[in-house]
Amino acid sequence: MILVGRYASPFVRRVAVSLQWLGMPYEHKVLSTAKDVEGIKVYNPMAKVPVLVLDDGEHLVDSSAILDTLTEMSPGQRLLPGSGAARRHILQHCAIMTNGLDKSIQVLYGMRRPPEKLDEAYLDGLRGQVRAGLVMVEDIAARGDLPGGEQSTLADITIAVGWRFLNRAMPTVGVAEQFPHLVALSARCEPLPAFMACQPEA
Ligand SMILES: N[C@@H](CCC(=O)N[C@@H](CS)C(=O)NCC(=O)O)C(=O)O
Repeated sequence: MILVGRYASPFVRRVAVSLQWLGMPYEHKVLSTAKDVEGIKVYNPMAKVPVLVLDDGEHLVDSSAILDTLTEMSPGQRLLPGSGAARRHILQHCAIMTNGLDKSIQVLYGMRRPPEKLDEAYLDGLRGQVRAGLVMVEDIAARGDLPGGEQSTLADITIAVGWRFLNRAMPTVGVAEQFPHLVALSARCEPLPAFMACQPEA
């Protein structure tokens, strides 16, 4: 398999950490959405990452759809149960984080505009949505629903990856002092081999 995109993207990284966790070998094509748009279009004409090229040549897009396939391809895996309430909760927890990440990407792209064209009110609204998502996942972590470490599910991976991204890329929103349970989750996850193998590029 080939995974396209940089680990600096939380969407790419959550797929990469999951591949590592599941022991599925892959080649990593480090293509940047900022600098390698034409190279990414070879894999996805919409120029979005992640893309996962399966061994039979099929191209999959969107981290959630990719992870659905990967877990289905891995009998006995424990990242995502096949059915029931546990599966539903894990998918919901992932969705809250990825919705927040989608908003954060809109902020980061919006800030690339020239200063006179910045729409600060719009960006602040987006930042508020990102923060609301973080508050929701902090509450989930505080309830003890994100064990992290060796017991990690797809939710732990997604939220730990998302937290690290937001803490660094949006430090005024991902403020460590305000999200102690996310900081603790990150500390339980980031030292694990699957996470260590996927360090975000500078
Ligand atoms: N919902 C998508 C979001 C992926 C996404 O937003 N990727 C960003 C990189 S972090 C991207 O490709 N941006 C380029 C663009 O939107 O033009 C997923 O889960 O994979």
